Amino acid sequence: MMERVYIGLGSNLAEPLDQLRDALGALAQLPQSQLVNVSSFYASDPLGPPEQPRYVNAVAALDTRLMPLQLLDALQAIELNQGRQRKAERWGPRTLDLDILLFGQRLLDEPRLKVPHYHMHARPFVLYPLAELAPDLQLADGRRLSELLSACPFQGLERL
Ligand code: ROI
Repeated sequence: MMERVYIGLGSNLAEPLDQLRDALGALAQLPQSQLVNVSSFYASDPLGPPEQPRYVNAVAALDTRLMPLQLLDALQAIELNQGRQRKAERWGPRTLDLDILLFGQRLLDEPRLKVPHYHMHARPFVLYPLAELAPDLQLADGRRLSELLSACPFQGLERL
């Protein structure tokens, strides 16, 4: 069974636009998967510690037969391959962040993976690109994307 997954991409180091383009190339190569659609790219100020560069974010839609933790492993391998270093600082800068936002209609609460992504409802740089791909989306927990959007101002996002 193919499941539709939405993946959040983010970068604020080492040429963020190139990082996102390279990551999309890697997503397109994932086994048992098909990259279906990609949102526009958006720039925004960092959420969290302010002394770091602006971020570039996007959302991708992927159809996959991989299981959730298999996909997570594959995404973390792409992050590492693009030079991601795990630092002690919480919410610090990163070359590439790939977050599983939604995985079909699954609700996952595992140590490594919580779906829907825990912070997505409050992050304009996730919700607005996601809405480009799936404006009528309803999350597995019943929330509607349209409702999340009306509680999350576009403010601060710059569509590139
Ligand atoms: N801030 C923005 N604008 N975009 C991100 O992708 C992002 N990712 C993060 C933190 C550090 C929370 N801030 C961010 O992980």
